[in-house]
Amino acid sequence: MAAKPPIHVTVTGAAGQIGYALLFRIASGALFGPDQRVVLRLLEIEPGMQALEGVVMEIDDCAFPLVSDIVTTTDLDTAFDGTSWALLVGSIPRKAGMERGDLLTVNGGIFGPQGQAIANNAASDVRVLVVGNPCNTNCLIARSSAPEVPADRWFAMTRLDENRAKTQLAQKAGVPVASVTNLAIWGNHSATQFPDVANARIDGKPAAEVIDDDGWLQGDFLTTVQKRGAAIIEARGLSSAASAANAAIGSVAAIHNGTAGDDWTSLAVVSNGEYGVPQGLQFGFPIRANGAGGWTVVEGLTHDEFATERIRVTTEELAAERDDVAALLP
Ligand code: NAX
Repeated sequence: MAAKPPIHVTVTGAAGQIGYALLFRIASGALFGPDQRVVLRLLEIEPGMQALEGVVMEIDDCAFPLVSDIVTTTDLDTAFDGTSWALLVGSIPRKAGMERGDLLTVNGGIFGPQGQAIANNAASDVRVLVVGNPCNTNCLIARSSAPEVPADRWFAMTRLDENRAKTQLAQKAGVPVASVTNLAIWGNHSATQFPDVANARIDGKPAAEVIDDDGWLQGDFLTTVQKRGAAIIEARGLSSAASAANAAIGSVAAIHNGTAGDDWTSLAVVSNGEYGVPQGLQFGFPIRANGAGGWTVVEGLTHDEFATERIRVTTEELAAERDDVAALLP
């Protein structure tokens, strides 16, 4: 049988911390399986290029059999040429004194042109995962700049929040993390995100019944998940990188391979008005994927008063972010 052609995967900000944790796993087959070759297309800005060359030397030194080629570039057209998966990781972090609105605008200047370059150069089956923060709104900007690429190809990453929440629940219940399923993150990848325990399950039973401690679920659990990123910076002196890369792998694999059985995964996708979320927001929902690139928002879940209020707050934040970048949207 003829070998399958390699899949081109673009990683932006490839010389950064998440890039360093991500590239070796893509190269080893963690993304598309042990018989799928890849071409790595790595985008950096000029100051990152020297470090990127060092990363490429290390990938070379791993002698990964699945790596067909590695392209390093500062040029958007080259980076996205023929790509089937674009992982948009590079962005400008918030600096002291910067307002959230400034952060949104600065990053809009990155994600608009990247969206256009994806539309102009990528493969016809291209899909995009935005990791760089503020990832929901960066994804909205990129998607809006590329109307030629169907809106259902654009994802922003809430999977790290899902994984964090699952581990907190598993540790509290004293079960292996694999026992926790159907855990969705609603809304924004920010401190307003809502990890939905009421619809989550532990060994198939409602998670809130197994844990039976509403005070913890609505208090420490919620704040631990919402503030986990800050806690890691405090402990490590650096923001989450390996766990973020792992979540990016999980997000892409969920779309590529499909979600299992009755379970779902968390991804921020374009809202078509599901659950009353304004159309067009890039909103974290529970998603089921069929393994052929198709996916749907899980419908029919119910929310109590507490959950409804949390989802209202995160929706309002995303709507305000969209207003902040209105000038950048076509
Ligand atoms: P680093 O600062 O280590 O790396 C970012 C890299 O991006 C740098 O090498 C920089 O040169 C490059 N870069 C900057 N502008 C670029 C551009 N216009 N084109 C190409 N490359 C560019 O950050 P890192 O820790 O890797 O984090 C990357 C992004 O992920 C940040 O925005 C961060 O906030 C975000 N995160 C998102 C998470 C999520 O769950 N969605 C969690 C982890 C992380 O906080």
